[in-house]
Amino acid sequence: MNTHTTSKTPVTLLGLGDMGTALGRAWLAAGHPLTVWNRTPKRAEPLVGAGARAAGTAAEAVAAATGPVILCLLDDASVGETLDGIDLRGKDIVNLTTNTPAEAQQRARWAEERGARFLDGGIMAVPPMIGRPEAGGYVFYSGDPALFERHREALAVPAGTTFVGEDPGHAALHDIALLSAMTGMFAGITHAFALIGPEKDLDRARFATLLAEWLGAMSRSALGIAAQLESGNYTEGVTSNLAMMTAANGTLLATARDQSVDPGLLTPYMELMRRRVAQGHGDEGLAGTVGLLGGE
Ligand code: FVH
Repeated sequence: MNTHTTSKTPVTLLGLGDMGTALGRAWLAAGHPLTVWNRTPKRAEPLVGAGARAAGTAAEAVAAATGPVILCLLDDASVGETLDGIDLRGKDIVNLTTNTPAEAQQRARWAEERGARFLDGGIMAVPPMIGRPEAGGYVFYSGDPALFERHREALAVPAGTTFVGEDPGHAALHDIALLSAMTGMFAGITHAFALIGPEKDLDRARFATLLAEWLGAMSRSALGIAAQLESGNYTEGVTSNLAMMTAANGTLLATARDQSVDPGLLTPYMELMRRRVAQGHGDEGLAGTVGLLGGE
């Protein structure tokens, strides 16, 4: 039963999918009074059973809110639908719904026009990591810094917090940049397993361990690329230059052919490296390929 007698910040949570429910459980476990709403009311039952109060409508939940109003919905359109027509004056809106940076900026303006304060968040965790600090999950936040400070303690309950600036789009930009890098990594993992696919006598579990360790070690190259992008000197500290890597790419492609594996997940990036070498920059590291994608 949620008696609201605690000194902990009351939290209002709109959206009780897998992630919303995990967030709600964490706040309840930490003793925060919790008011919940979900479009499909049945999904509120587990949290109500654990002590949350269910609001009949999103408007009722927001009207009663004295602490942060957390949104954890499918996408930005569902945030718009849910908050449409609700009086947001004086409310602290914290949007943890995955969105684009432009959507986050637009949603921040939209909320401010309606008299609300606004923070956007990007969750870098999956539901089983929520409420378990040892799992290493965290949430990027950006937007109103005073709002972040006011609710920092409550926001830190489900997962770690990393504030990345006043531009409301920056949490989403960090989130999507990390997810994009992850997608490239998954492409590499897919190609690697396809390469060893025909070899029936190879131990997949052992290979997976070797692969994970190698990717962990190689991911540190991001630090060197950042240093080069900062200094503008793309040859500084290079240990494996583009000319060497481009030559080695021929061996990667020949092996893919021999193993009957489609190289299509690798070739776009190899082409970028080749173009940079063709521009006369074979002595550079990978930083030189970043500008070829645009975005600068
Ligand atoms: N689950 C995960 O692994 C990832 C981890 C990283 C962050 N994401 C983002 O978190 C948001 C919510 O994800 P979720 O896992 O809770 O998603 P679902 O289980 O699919 O629940 C979706 C909730 O959204 C509600 N909803 C959908 N459309 C509307 C709408 N038009 N109006 C109001 N609510 C809507 C849905 O309600 P219902 O279907 O139960 O009625 C759920 O509450 C998401 O942005 C992830 O990208 C999760």
